[in-house]
Amino acid sequence: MNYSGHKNMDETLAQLQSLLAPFGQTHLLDFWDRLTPEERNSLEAEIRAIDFGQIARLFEKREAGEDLHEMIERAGPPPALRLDGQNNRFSADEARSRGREAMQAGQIGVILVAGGQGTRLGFPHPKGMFPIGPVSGNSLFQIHIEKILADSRRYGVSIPLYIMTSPATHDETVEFLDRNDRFGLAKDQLTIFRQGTMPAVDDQSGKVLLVNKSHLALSPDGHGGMLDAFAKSGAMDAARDRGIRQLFYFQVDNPLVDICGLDFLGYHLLSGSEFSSQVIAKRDPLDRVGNIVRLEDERLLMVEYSDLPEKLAHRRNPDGSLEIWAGSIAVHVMDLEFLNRMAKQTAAGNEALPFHTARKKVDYLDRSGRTVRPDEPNAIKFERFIFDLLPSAADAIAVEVDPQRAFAPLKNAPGDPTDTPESVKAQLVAQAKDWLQRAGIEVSEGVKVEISPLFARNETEVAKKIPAGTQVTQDRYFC
Ligand code: UD2
Repeated sequence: MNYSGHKNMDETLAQLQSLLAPFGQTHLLDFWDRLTPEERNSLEAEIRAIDFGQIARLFEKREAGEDLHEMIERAGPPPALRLDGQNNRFSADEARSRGREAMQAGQIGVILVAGGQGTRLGFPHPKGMFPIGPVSGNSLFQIHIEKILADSRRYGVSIPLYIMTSPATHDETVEFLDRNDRFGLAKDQLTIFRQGTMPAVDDQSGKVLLVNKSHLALSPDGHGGMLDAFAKSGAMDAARDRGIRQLFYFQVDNPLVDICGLDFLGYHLLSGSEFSSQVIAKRDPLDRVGNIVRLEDERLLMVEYSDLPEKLAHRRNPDGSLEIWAGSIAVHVMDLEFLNRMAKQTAAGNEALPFHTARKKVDYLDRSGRTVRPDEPNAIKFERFIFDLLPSAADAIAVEVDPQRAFAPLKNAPGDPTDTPESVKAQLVAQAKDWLQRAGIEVSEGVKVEISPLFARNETEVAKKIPAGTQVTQDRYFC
């Protein structure tokens, strides 16, 4: 390297030192002398992308939350449209017709969050690539996309799909969808945008961890990172320009999700809600799901099961049902103008979404240059959650769905007790059987059936395609 190269590097080092010193983070430069120019460049870029003042504030506040607990103590159930329809403000028929109108007008877009690392599943690729089709072996991505294609055809519109990836899942997701010709989506129907990252810090000192000599321990900034990333990538403006007014939001891990379900869309629109959430009635007070509650001031809030006071969780109505009953399955509809407003607030420094902290095990490089693989949580990660927009949304509602028909999350590795590939496949088969049987088709005991969304999206469509009285005696994929 020539003299001026050295000089530049010395200057860079000095600049980085003065950037990091006020926050006690100069250890990030411990190995600077041993890095190649390329490694120095990438370390510099990672350091410059971080707001160390923000990290210091978040670390400082990591255990605050007392006010929240007091508010939650006095919470009650949210305004909701229930499956029994008894006290609903609108009928399911009214809702479906409103939903259909919005679909036909091309006002609905779909957003899929797929930036998570899926550590619990133990699958070394983005979760959307997991072959979950019980007979076809089709991936989660294909199943989701076929629903969007089927609805695009049915309503004569081109429904756009926005997929959020993270640095951990981006390249493979893009490559997989390219290789499969986007499973039939038109080029201008698919937008893939990348969420941001946040550094992990040591849980005692707040120091940012290094994974190796030239890289910080960075991880996706939570599904709430969608707000920023959707706006900054330009996808939000593009959606608005193509006439999208509402976004149907869901997670990559649930192949039973009823994408663009008409009654859900309709309830949302008829209620004038800016953010609506699908919920299931909790069976047990302590079910491990997020709870949607209404605060004293009428705002809605999602409370993670770990934050729900036990006394409140056990409170019951006179008929014996749970008062805090609404468990979130992370399927929402959001008004695009509302998202736009929230993104602008965030950009102006008035953060619409707080960061949550979680203690995790994170491998790191210690100061002597050795990689440490801790057995116990040693680090704090910072994540935003999209449902924290709920309290800011006008007229937010919860809409109850039947878990058998709408929720089969793939979370855990084969052999675990719940939410495994086996249990999810079994639910997909059960739904297909149910549709076939309702259409008068007999499926022999032990036979696996699967229905492509392009073949039918519900039992009525099945009935139009297969004559009643048909018998299915061996495994079959209807496509
Ligand atoms: C989430 C909800 C939980 C319940 C459950 C239903 C939270 C904190 N909890 O639990 O209340 O509704 O889902 O299945 O959300 N993702 C990103 N970027 C990230 C992190 C996650 O895109 O930085 C995506 C991820 O790809 C997945 C979804 O968000 O599609 C959920 O992530 P998770 O599996 O970490 O959420 P989980 O199971 O803890």
